[in-house]
Amino acid sequence: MWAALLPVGRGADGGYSRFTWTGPELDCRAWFLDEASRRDLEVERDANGNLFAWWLPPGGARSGAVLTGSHLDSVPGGGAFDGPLGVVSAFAALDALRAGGHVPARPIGVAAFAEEEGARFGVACLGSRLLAGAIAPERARGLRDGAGRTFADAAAANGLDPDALGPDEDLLSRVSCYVELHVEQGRALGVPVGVATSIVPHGRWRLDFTGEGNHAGTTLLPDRRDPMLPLATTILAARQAADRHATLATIGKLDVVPGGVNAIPSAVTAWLDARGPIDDAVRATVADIERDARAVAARHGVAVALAEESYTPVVDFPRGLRERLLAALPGAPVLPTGAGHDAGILASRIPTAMLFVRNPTGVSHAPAEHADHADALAGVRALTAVLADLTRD
Ligand code: HGY
Ligand code: MN
Ligand code: MN
Ligand code: MN
Repeated sequence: MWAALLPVGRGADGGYSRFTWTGPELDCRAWFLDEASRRDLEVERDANGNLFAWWLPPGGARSGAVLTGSHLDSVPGGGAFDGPLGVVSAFAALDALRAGGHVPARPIGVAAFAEEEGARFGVACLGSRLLAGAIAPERARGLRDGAGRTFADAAAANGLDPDALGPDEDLLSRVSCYVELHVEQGRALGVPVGVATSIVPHGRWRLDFTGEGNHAGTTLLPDRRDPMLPLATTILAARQAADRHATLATIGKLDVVPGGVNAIPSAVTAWLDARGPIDDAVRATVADIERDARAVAARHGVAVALAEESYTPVVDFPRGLRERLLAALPGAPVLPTGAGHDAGILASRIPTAMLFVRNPTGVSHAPAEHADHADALAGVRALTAVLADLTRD
């Protein structure tokens, strides 16, 4: 299975770019449907573009399902494992359960959630947010990609009804819990598999700096209202604010208008990612950055606006389900994660849990992201044990 996905959306540098409903991600969706049909799983696509493949118990009961899986989309130039490892491991765990003669007392589902990275439409975990009712469908419909295409248009182009976007109470009512296996993002695991305790608070903000476009060769410095200067100061201010508050702040995406070598920009947009172990510290970091951005923008006659794109407070995975996983995985370490996940969004509606598979490089969202084959197999064995336990009669 893994071999079939590896070349999909892989760039020359070994990074993966699989953006929702574009070529490589559509190929990943086709792969998912193919793997589901090979296993005679019942496929379901919700109104939001999330995919589900169900192994129904004898008698065909649909309630009390145990859901596993992850996502197939990526950040630009991302790693091979972030997302796909969870989906491949889910199918492999079903194979192992069947090979071992397991007969589930309740359905087991494999999920592939849409737009988890938010790399095309800007909001992370968009598919699971819509499913869980954690984002207003009207706002989701209006989200635009870099080419200005709305999520509504893209959804319609992929056979969905944009007016049907939103919570799927029927599907949620059929799911008793969700267990997501994911490659570790960082390097804390000293053993192949660990269990998540929590997801730290994290969010995304958009900073728009508006100045005055003009000719690079005929506009004297005192006459400029160049938005690039407050942007540059703000990038440094973000790092200093994060240092002050013991948080993390990243500006990794910019948009410059018009983007000409010989044109002073009229506007620049920066996207800020801020995270940290304590909610107040993340908020204080962003407040400092906004304060500094406004001050420097004023000095340059530039307007600045900050807008919150998404924010997820701390997610503490429910102890009961976590203890159940630890009982099935004696000695597995527990650890928090600084990365957001669909399991963190769905936690507002159903009990969720996460398994992490060791990443020897500790790198993620970049080509160096890795999981050794032996550790990935240990992850499948762990997920198999958990699913067997959760669906035993
Ligand atoms: O950005 C994140 O934390 C996750 O990888 N989507
Ligand atoms: Mn990711
Ligand atoms: Mn992920
Ligand atoms: Mn000219």
